[in-house]
Amino acid sequence: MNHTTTLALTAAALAALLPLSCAAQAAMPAAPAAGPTAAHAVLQPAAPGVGAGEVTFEAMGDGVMVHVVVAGLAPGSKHGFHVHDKGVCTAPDFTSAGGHFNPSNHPHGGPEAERHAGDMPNLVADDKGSVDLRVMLHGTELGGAMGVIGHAVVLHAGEDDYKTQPTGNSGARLACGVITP
Ligand SMILES: [Cu+2]
Repeated sequence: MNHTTTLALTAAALAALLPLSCAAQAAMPAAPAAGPTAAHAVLQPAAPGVGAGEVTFEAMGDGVMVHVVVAGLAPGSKHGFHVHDKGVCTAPDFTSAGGHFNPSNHPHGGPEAERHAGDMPNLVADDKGSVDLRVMLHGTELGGAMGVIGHAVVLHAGEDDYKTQPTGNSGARLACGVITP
C-alpha cells in the first residue's frame, strides 16, 4: 500500500505546481472522476513455458471480470491463483510478491466465501494443460487503494484448499505478473 500512497502524494505535488491556465481549466464543470476501466498482467513463469499466460481485468457492475489464459500446465491439474500484495515479480521464486492482497482484511476463502479481494477460484487445466477462464470478482476494484492495479497475480503449483489461513496452502509459485492499467 505504500507505493499507492507515494503515487497519490506525487500527484498532489504535481497539481500544486500546475500553471494558472490549468487551474482555470480545473474550475470548469468537472466530469465525475473516472477510474481505470481495465487492467492487464503478463504471467511470467519461473520455468520456461510452465504457466505462461495473460490475465485481463475489466470493470463490470459491482466488481471486476477477470479473464485468465494460461498454458504449459499438467493436464487436469488444479492451481491456486490469487492477487498478491506487492507488484514485484523479480525474485526467482516470486516471494517478492508478498502475501495475498487483502485491503479489506478478510480471511482467505473460496469463491462463495468471505475472501480476500484477490482470491480467485482454482484454475483447472484442460487435457492440453491450458486454462481459459472468466470469473467475476464481486466487490473487487481496479484502481485506488482498494484496487488490484499495482499488485501482482500469482499462479501456484498446487490446489488452493480455500481454508488454510492466510494462503490456501497452494504451494510454490509457478508464475507471476504485475497488474498494470
Ligand atoms: Cu497466491
